[in-house]
Amino acid sequence: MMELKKGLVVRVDAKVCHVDLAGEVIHAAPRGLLFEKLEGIKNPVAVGDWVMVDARTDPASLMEVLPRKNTLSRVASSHDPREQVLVANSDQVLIIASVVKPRFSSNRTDRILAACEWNRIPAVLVLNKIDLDKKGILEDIRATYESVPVPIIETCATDGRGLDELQEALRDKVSVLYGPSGAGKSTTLNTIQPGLNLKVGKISSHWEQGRHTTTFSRLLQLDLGGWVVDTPGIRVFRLHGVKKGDLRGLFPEFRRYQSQCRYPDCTHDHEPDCAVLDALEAGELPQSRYGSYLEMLVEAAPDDFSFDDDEEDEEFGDEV
Ligand SMILES: Nc1nc2c(ncn2[C@@H]2O[C@H](COP(=O)(O)OP(=O)(O)OP(=O)(O)O)[C@@H](O)[C@H]2O)c(=O)[nH]1
Ligand SMILES: [Mg+2]
Ligand SMILES: [Zn+2]
Repeated sequence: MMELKKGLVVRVDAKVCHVDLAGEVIHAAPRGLLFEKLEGIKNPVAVGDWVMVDARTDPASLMEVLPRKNTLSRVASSHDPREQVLVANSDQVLIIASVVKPRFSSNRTDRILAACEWNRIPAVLVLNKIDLDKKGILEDIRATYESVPVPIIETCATDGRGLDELQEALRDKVSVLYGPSGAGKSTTLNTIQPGLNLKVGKISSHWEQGRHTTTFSRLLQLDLGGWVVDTPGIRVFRLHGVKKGDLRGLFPEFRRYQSQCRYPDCTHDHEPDCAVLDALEAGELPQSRYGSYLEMLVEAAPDDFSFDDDEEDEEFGDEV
């Protein structure tokens, strides 16, 4: 009988996973078999996975990934259509965006919000750097996302405003901190828990962007209770496994109008008597959200596309 121990994956490197076994973090190499039955998924193990480890070998062997309650996934890259699991088993995603420096991107925000809807993971929008808001941008962002609705926490990681509220949101949960490079993810965590000592970057003054200071995802234990994943600022987030017809359901504010469209399967794109288009024209729905929707509609797979056939095919080698 093999002696297996249960642990939590806190970091994934190219060849080894860092696994927390009741407080002690060890390195474990995923055994080859885990890579054989991937069925269209790029990575067999992700941060947040519960795994069974055989600690008698050196390095230890990661034998099995236990069933997940959910995943936050995206399309691996523009050259690689496979599903890349970013985090497994999270309770919520905190989308951190700065009001300025870097500039707030509604497109990026809407993509991750749609992914959270798709994976049924609650999302909270954290608007950071409120100290730099001089032009009332914060107010516009707030109006847009209150209409979705998404809960919003406004923070300044450098002077601490709003961080009490953020800590209450984090307490006793497994949270993913997601947002562009430079938004202040690591700064926020350092302010909440200075012992974490996370590396913090400078904002390039020319591009007003971060410099991808955090380069890998890490699951960190919080003194206040709970865990949080500090992620690297991801540049592009494309939803995996979503068809065109699924997409309208991922925008809750559109969902409320759907029954008033002439066609029950209206894509709110070109159809006559579309209640969403009417609402946009009347200024009842924000244009930016609709713009994100249209962009994702173009990228999404056609409704008759079958991900299942591809992914359940044992010979996934001949990927289409
Ligand atoms: N003015 C102001 N600056 C902030 C605030 N929060 C963070 N910063 C600054 O923004 C810069 C980037 O912060 P980071 O915490 O490294 O950003 P990050 O989101 O972790 O970025 P990556 O690791 O590259 O993905 C640092 O220079 C911080 O000091 C804030 O609330 N106000
Ligand atoms: Mg960082
Ligand atoms: Zn419509």
